[in-house]
Amino acid sequence: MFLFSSLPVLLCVVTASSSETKTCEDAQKTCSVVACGIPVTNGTPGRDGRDGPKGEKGEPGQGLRGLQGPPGKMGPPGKVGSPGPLGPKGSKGDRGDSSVAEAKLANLEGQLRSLRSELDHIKKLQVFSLGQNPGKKLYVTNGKKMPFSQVKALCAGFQATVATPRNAEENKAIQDVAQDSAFLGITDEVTEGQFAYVTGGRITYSNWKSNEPNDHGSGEDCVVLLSDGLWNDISCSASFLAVCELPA
Ligand code: MMA
Ligand code: CA
Ligand code: CA
Repeated sequence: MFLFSSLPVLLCVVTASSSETKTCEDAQKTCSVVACGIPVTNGTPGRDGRDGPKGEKGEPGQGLRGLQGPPGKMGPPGKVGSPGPLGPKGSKGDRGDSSVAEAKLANLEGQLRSLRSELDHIKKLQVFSLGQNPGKKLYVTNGKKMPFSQVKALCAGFQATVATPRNAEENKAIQDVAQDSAFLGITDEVTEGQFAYVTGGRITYSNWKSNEPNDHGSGEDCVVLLSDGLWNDISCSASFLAVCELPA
């Protein structure tokens, strides 16, 4: 502020001291303030001014480049890419499992037909040789005598049960097969005096000999079909003929 307002004063002083033909009076007409008088020599220069504003960034230097710095930190993982193109067609596979299975199935079906036919033939032979009637149970014996527990096990060994007459007809059929005293599938082992089928349930048919059952001696809990077709209670540990029955 101070410098600016004092500038016209300095100019006028210079003008007045110049060699041009201008009087002090002329200078007084143009300058607001004029120091008129005899020109004097300049004083010693003033102190340096303050630093100017920062200059613009310079062009890159021409010197040698510095050494390359160490690699930066790893960046975050990128997004999952789109699926790749279809792969090449594979080679031809071997014969499928289904055709192998079909061949095996056809073979098994053939064997099954053959077995059914053979079984049918054997059944017809059995019915004929044993005199079995259609829709009637089949009674079979091996002709051997044994305790009751063994008879049960023997019959169970071929999905059969101990011969058990449910009526007079069946009683006669067993009598005909046995031809001797044979165990029946009936006992009073569970409750003395109450005879029941070993397969379960109280008996609904009986053919006791007179004065039987008498649970003689130390006790009799099994039943035998005598050769005349009548029944007698007897010790289960005694040995009698084994007769089994197969369902109709
Ligand atoms: C035998 C035995 C019994 C039966 C009587 C009949 C002596 O015992 O078979 O079970 O009741 O005979 O007299
Ligand atoms: Ca008894
Ligand atoms: Ca008896």
